[in-house]
Amino acid sequence: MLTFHSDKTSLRQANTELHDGVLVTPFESPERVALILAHLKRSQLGEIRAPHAYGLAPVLAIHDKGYVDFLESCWQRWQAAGHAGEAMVNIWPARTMCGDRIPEAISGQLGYYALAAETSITQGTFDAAMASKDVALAAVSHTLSSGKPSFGLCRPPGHHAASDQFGGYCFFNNAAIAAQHARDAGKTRVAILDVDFHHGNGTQQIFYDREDVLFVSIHGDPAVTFPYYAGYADEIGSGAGEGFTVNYPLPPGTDVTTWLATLDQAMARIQAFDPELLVVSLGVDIFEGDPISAFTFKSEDFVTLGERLAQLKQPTTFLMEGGYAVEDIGVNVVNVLRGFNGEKAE
Ligand code: SP5
Ligand code: ZN
Repeated sequence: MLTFHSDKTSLRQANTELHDGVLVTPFESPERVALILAHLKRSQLGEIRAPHAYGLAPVLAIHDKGYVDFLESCWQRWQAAGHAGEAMVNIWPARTMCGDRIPEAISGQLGYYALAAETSITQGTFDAAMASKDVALAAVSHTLSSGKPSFGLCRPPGHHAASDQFGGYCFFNNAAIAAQHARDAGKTRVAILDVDFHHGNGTQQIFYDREDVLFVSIHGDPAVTFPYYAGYADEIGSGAGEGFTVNYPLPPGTDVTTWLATLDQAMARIQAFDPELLVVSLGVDIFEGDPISAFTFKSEDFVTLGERLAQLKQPTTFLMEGGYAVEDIGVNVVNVLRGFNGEKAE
């Protein structure tokens, strides 16, 4: 399987994440990509290519222009304001305020464009996010032109990023950008299957009222898990999009047997939709050793996941989302791809 990767994803080198009330070194680190890459090479999964630059047009097909401008200028403006640390949100247009106004000051704009507080914006964040969506676009383009599967080693991840909000370590929604690219290239129906531990609230929001992109997600129950305010089973899409969002929240501690039985249901929905392309938002934070998640996949279970997905017999693009057990991240990712290829575990 062809992998797409860009060295520029390492330009995001944040030092701080707000976690459990403490500023810690971010879980979403450049090391994740380096370790996956090393493992891909070691297991000879296939050629690794760099993407070309696709520019901003495919981003603006999904994201608000004001939001993109904000991301591009945020770090510089935060520094110009004389702030000591990394750009971090500390106030929102909360439910009890008006909320529509975009303030002038960078601190006010941060609250407007943020959906969570853990994710700081730093020097290279915008350039890394640009590289990440280029990786996604190159991967999906390869699948579109060849019909063959591909893996986009995206970083930063994308599925929490909404049309005009960042958070959950995400800035541009790589899966949404790739799906839209496929639509613009003439594919009529695109399915996105999100297997990350966390609900892909951004992807859901972007396609919520659309019938041409099916969004199906299996994730930790938002009643007790980030992102808390989206991902409930009764969120099914709106207007023309009603029935084209499908959520399977599962309780913390859910075992692989239950998870895979849920995947069977998810796959039946995808089959009924009859897509021309499948985009998999591949989070391996469903692993038992993940430091911020609560499902119990073992490394060999990721092979089974890949094998099952191959049964859909669709042109498929895998895009990297979460996964924070860095020691095991390489084997877990490669196992999914090997399973999909019909190969055995390492
Ligand atoms: C792409 C992705 O996986 N983003 C995840 C973002 C999660 N951010 C907040 C996590 C809060 C986790 N709190 C769990 C504490 C366990 N001790
Ligand atoms: Zn996640």
